[in-house]
Amino acid sequence: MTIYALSTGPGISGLAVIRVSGPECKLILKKMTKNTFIEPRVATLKKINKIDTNELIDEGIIIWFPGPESYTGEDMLEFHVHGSRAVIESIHSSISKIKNCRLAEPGEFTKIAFQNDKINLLKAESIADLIASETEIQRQQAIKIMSGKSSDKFNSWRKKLLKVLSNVEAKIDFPDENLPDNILKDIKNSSKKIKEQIQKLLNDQKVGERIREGFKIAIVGPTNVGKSSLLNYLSKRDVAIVSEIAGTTRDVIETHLNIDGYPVVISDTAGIRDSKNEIEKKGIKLALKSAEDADLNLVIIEPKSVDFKGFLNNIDSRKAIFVLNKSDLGLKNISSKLKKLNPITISLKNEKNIEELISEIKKRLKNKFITSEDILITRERHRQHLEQCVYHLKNFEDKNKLEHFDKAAEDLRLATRHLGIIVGKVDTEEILGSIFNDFCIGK
Ligand SMILES: Nc1nc2c(ncn2[C@@H]2O[C@H](COP(=O)(O)OP(=O)(O)OP(=O)(O)O)[C@@H](O)[C@H]2O)c(=O)[nH]1
Ligand SMILES: [Mg+2]
Repeated sequence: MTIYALSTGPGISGLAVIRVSGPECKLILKKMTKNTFIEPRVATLKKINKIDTNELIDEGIIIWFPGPESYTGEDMLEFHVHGSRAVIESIHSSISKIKNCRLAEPGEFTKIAFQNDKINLLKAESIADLIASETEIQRQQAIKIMSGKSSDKFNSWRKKLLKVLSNVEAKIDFPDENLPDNILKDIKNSSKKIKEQIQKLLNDQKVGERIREGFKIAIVGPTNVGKSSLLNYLSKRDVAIVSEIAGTTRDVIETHLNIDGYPVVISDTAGIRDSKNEIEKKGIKLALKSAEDADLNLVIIEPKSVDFKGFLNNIDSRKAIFVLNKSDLGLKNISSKLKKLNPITISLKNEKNIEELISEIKKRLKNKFITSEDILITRERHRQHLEQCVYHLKNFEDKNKLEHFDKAAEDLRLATRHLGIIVGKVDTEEILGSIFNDFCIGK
């Protein structure tokens, strides 16, 4: 099957690039350029014609990438044409008239590249992340993974485990063969080392996932204190309704912000109070859940009496910034308990001291994103497989007797399998290869 799709963004633009991949590329080239020759990988200006009528569609650059030296590994074509809807439509329509040609599905070019071993799964994912990146730190993370640092690490752990496995398998398959005495100790040591390195990586405060998905900030507090006003101020637009009626916000309102290059998902929540209203009660439940899930809570309060009994008493102060809003109303009657929280005092009405709050948020963001690791886990998928790998390595460590070798080998096989799945590689042949290369059994 040959697939084609517009690779640049939709809408009117100076240029548009249509990509084609598959065995019919040659035929498409021939039919749409009146049989002229195009040198591989050289941008060539050509008249591009309709397939059935030979009518000129547009003049543009064509690049011809014969497989396997292409992104997907198949024959590929790129049409660089004027970015008009009519031109794009006409080229698509012409290609569709050729047998076995169809519009590509989302991500299909990259999927074919993976299937043809051009890229591994991690790289495929990081390409998607790079395309989706909105902030500088997201771009840096995606390009780092694209360059292969993480896959190199996962592959090297996997290779080491395969070596351990080959030792264990050799002992099972050839029990009479004398393995060196210290080999059991070596086996345990190297699997333990890898397990510890993976555990260290897992213990990363989820920095990579935060960068990819955004750092979660929840604005929480009693009703009518100015939570929605703060959300609107930070996002520089009227996202949430502000009113003097207590209990205005019911749903969780989320917006995405870019603070100094850090991606942030900030949510405004329903004010917390004792309510009999069913809808408001649901909103308060959602608010408490947001506070729990957030990486940082902005707890807003106002100078008038604050109820410390419920929610405010339970809040985890390590992931909270206390903010005393409405300072314009006077700060005389503040209780000592409130003072103890050391809140940042602001007035959204007079736009006073908000800079101090923002700089405190930035400080927290920077601390959260600091990491000594040169590779990061960016997806839950990777985390789960790494956790599974550690689990099986622990099981392996627990088996110490020779008669348990069969089961121990299975633990190792599962551990390497989970590492392999992360990069999209699962191949039992490699284990056999490793045995014969290292042991020369049957000499
Ligand atoms: N005086 C004064 N009023 C403020 C200030 N900030 C917000 N307000 C007012 O306080 C009222 C409540 O503001 P909101 O932003 O709707 O408060 P909220 O915390 O979202 O309220 P709920 O959604 O009901 O929980 C509005 O009338 C705002 O104009 C401030 O700094 N000073
Ligand atoms: Mg509100």
